Amino acid sequence: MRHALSIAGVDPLGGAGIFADLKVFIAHNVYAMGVVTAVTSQNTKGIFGMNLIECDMIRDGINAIFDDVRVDVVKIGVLPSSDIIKTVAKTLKDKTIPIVLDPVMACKNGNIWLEECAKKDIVQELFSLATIITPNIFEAREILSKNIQTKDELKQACVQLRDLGPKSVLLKAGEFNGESLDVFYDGKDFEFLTYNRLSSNSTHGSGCSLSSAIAANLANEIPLKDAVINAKEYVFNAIDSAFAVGSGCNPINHFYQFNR
Ligand code: PXL
Repeated sequence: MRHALSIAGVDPLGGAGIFADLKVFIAHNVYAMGVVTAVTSQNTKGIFGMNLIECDMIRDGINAIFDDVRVDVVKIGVLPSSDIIKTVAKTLKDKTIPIVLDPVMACKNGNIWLEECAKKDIVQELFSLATIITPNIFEAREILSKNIQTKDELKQACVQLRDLGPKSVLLKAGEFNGESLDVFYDGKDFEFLTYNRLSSNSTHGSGCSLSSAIAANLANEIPLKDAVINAKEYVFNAIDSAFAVGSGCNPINHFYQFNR
């Protein structure tokens, strides 16, 4: 069995964050491990608070896993402070495994409170370690400080994001001409991934789950472009088959293959 480690925050609802990552790993038949960076209080209606975990605890947690377990892939989710970003970067610096980095800065469910300088530190400290980064359009605009609207601008943004260090980029453009569009760029080819836009409001955790599905596919030795395409299909099906657990923006159905 392959082994995946998520370094991310807790959403107690289990729709986003590290609980979602672990569900996604398990749904892909990958052994699931996690080091927590922050704990939020939230539900389907919003995010109400967040507490950070001490840097030493995060460092020791990652090292404890690597000292004992073969890690086939790392997924990184929310890292809310500069100190946490620097700790994670330092701890992972010499690892030669695939790293999927979701540069969480803006999220659908409300505010994920990042220190202001954390945004630049994610780029400076972590982008060059990443096999793939998975920003949404808001995060891409924030990182590049520019508007991105047309297909050409999306392509240009992918090139500029890749110039900041990661080996490849999946830019989640969101709604585009009535479809859901993501652009994948590996330094050679652009792949425009379009899906019918689902009218469902059950999208809580779709971004976290997409990046952890890519990670799980990489752990299972699926080549990068197929890992991305398969992950997108997984999230599409998980949104399509979601059920209501609360009264607001409900989580995707991570286990749709088992409980249809
Ligand atoms: O989707 C971004 C995200 C990441 N991590 C945690 C979250 C969220 C959004 O809700 O709660 C813990």
